[in-house]
Amino acid sequence: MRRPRVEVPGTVPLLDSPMPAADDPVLRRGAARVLYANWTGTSTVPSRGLYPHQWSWDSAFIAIGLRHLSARRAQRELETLLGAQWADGRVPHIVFNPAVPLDAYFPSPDFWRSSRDGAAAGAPADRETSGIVQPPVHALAAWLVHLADPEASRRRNFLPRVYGRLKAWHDYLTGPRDLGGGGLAAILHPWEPGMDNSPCWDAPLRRIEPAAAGSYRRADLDHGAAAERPTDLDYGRYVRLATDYRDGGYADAGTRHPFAVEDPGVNALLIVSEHALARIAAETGADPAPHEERAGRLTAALVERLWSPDDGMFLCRDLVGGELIAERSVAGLLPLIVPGLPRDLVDALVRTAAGPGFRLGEIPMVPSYDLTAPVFDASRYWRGPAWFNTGWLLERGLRGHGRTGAADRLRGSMLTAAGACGFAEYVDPFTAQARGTRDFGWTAALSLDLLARDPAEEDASHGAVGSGLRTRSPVH
Ligand code: 9WN
Repeated sequence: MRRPRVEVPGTVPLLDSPMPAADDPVLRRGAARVLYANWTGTSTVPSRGLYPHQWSWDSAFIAIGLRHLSARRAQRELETLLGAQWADGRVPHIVFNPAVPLDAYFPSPDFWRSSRDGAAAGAPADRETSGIVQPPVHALAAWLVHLADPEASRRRNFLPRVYGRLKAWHDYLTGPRDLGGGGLAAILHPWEPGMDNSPCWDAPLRRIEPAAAGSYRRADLDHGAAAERPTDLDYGRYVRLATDYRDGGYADAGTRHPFAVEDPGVNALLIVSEHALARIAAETGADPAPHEERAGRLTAALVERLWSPDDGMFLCRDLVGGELIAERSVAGLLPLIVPGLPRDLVDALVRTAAGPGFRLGEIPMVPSYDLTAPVFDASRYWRGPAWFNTGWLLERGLRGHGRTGAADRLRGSMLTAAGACGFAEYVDPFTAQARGTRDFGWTAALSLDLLARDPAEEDASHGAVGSGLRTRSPVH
């Protein structure tokens, strides 16, 4: 794929600043303060203002950091989310807090109407949730939470209590959500991969008739700058897709889905979580083999269906048109976290990450989208800025595949950026200047996790799922 080059700024000094020490107490206390402030009693909000409910993949990343403060609280975070699972296995992308006013976030519970319109699909009757999903980071999170304090985890029967729910979740993604029939999970809405406004969705979204502008009210612009958020046209299309899915009873099979995409990020996370599920199964006395086998099948399908040799990375596949989507987003690098990815693909991914499109090791943070593409935007949602969760995944992937130097450098620049930006939701990848909301849950949580992992002691031979973690004493 050839594109005109756009001018991008050069390297900034942030990369050269000293790496925070593994036990940097100021950064640790700052991150802990955010997690304590965002805790509601049963789970953690991504942000008090912009996102005042529980989000699915946020909670998984948050639990990964929370385990360094309180393994018990991290278990609770995941249990609260899984408690809102639907009977068909889906884990909803938002679990609503009934104490929060309806107009605090849109789409609100009265839009999704899960307990009524999702009843046929098995939505819980006693709480309100959205009806779509987010990437399955949860089994990985559950395993890492267990590792933080295996004795306490065993005492509380943590893994036996979540194993069945996690298995049902993966069965849902690999069953009803295998809409392409090729062995991968498909997404039905741009909110599902967690990268809402990625240019990957531009072409598939063009087919969608936006909902009328006056038919809903965006709440996000009460908190976020319009230049850093999706446009009204995009929002209209998000609302149309969600409305139609709801009005179809949130049915997956037997329905024509105008937006259906196989995303490499979602599927890479499913594979890593499936490997984690194998470890969870073994720990609980269940058979790990079916999980390892499924992880193997998913890995083969990922390579077969989404690898683009010309791009040296993975791309999304549009299931309506059938073709690969010619947009290079950070989601296409995330399969680096998959253990057992063929060696030549790992080499190619690392080359692409370090190349002009993403400049790993050259600029402070890995951008969410190809720096050389004409529509790259350093500030707008998922169209260029850098997020800490994708950075954390890449750091783990690099380390898991033995690229220790690159992982150490990324870890250092992420920690420096996190402290400097006030744990922002996302940052300009060149300057690491804060964008979006501040005191953001997973930025704080994953910073804690990076701090707690001592790179010199990490045992890369455990692979990308990793069990060679050293947990430091809790922050008080
Ligand atoms: C819609 C909560 C979520 C993240 C997503 C991020 C953003 C919501 C929004 O915030 O999405 O789900 O309103 O924009 O894109 O990744 O989970 O932090």
